[in-house]
Amino acid sequence: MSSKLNTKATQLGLSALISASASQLSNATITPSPTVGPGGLRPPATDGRFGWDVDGDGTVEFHFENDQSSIAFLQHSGNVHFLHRVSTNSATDIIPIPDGKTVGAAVDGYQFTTANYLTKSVTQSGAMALDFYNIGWNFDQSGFLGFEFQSNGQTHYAWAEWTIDGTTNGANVGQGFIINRAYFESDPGVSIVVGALPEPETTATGLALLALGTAGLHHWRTKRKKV
Ligand SMILES: [Ca+2]
Repeated sequence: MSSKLNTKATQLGLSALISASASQLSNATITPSPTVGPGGLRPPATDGRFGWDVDGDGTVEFHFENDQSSIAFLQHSGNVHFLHRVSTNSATDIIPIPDGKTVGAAVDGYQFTTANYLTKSVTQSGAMALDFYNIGWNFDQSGFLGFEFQSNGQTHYAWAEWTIDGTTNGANVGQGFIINRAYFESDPGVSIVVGALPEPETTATGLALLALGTAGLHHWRTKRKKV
């Protein structure tokens, strides 16, 4: 291959790599909630409340309450709203959202709960409490929540997987649910798909290839100077 053709091929290769990396990075705004560790998040083991700051910006979005080692409450603060079906649920119901469902500003057949502050009893005395009874949830089973919250005055969309339980996995009765994992879209106003995860490996591979491409070009230039 002549050096002119070689240069063109290198430029095309780099261009393709840069383009591929850019498109992969555009999907990398699905962000794990930094406050949900490998063990998940529950109400406290004894009577009291725990605050969950979904995006780690210093403002708590939810409180999980263990009320007298009997009732587990889920409470959200201002400007958090849950996605729910338009016609089949009351305006404050928090329902299970199907895997693959989009959580965003306009989702056919769905809308967001309108109350700015909600306190819901999730479990009571080791069984499903009234607020979550008969709206699609089952005791000792996992499901998805879809919600929006505010950060720096802007709306972010999010999903969480939780399990409604009571005394499983060493928990006390008043700790009756656990957030297993949660992800939010760090770009305000951009919808998120329930169950969708970031692609760190793909992005890392793209960047590694890009780095390799740059190194390869440098190597080619160095070699060419010596000729
Ligand atoms: Ca927050």
